[in-house]
Amino acid sequence: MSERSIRIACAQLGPIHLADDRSAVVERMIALLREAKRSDGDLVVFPELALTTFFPRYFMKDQNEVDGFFETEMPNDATAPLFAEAKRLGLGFHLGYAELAPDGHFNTAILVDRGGRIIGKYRKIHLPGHSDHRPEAPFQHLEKRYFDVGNLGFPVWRAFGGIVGMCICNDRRWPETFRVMGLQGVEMVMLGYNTPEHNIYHDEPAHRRMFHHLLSLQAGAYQNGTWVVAAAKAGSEDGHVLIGGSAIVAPTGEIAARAQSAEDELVVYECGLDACSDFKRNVFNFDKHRRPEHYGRIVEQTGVIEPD
Ligand code: CDT
Repeated sequence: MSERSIRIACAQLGPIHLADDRSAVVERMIALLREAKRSDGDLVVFPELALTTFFPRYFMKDQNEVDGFFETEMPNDATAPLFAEAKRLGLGFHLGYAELAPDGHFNTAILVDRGGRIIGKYRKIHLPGHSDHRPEAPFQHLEKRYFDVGNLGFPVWRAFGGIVGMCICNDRRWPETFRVMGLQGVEMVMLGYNTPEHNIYHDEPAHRRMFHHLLSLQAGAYQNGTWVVAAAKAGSEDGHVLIGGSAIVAPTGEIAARAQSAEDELVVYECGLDACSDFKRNVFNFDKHRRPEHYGRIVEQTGVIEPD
């Protein structure tokens, strides 16, 4: 029997402050690439919006200022050294960044093969937060203002010897995200996140933010028989704390490996892809057990319709 596996290096990044420039961040990422190579990794997963501070926390009136956080091409001058070093080391990587494209502003993730070629792109679909300025809040969450809803769906790719897909941060909280990829046979979902420790909508303790993060990853993994790899941007960015908890979750739903710090940290794990099969063949054999004739509301309806 074949033993397919991807040796994943989940590359958590510590805080990136407003004053940090992209080249300093790329240097930190290159250090993580080299550590991944020493650990015999195949594929390095970097966080959401990995090149800058989590800028949706700031209200900006001037669109030129907003656009300064976006990349108009990839690779570009700042990220070319990352692509070059990954290629030299023979590593693939996943990178989240703000993309300014002819068709809009997107919160984007790309998948790059061992030869430095972009082989997959995903644009975030579930944009959290608000679009109006809320000066009374301790900080903003303006993803709905600065980004357009992703327009590429949830594709998966045959790459690194398996079937892989991507989503971004808030997407992980929605079961539909994982199920759409599960229906394409996904064996590994990669995602990056910036999750503030403080909830600006209703008060809750920090431990519950971590619990809901891990619960979402673990449910998505188990219910679709897939590995899930989640890389945080963590720690205090200019006083605004983001949770850590970068994790590699097995198709059993169990956490296989997890970051310990809120700093730059690499978590490496050999992910056997055949471990997905028991779940895909049995309890979550979609072909045998799903009943889509009873799931119409999932796609026909967005909000809740209560009974009369
Ligand atoms: N980046 C991102 O999507 N963060 C959200 C914060 C939710 S609170 C508005 C998350 O789901 O973690």
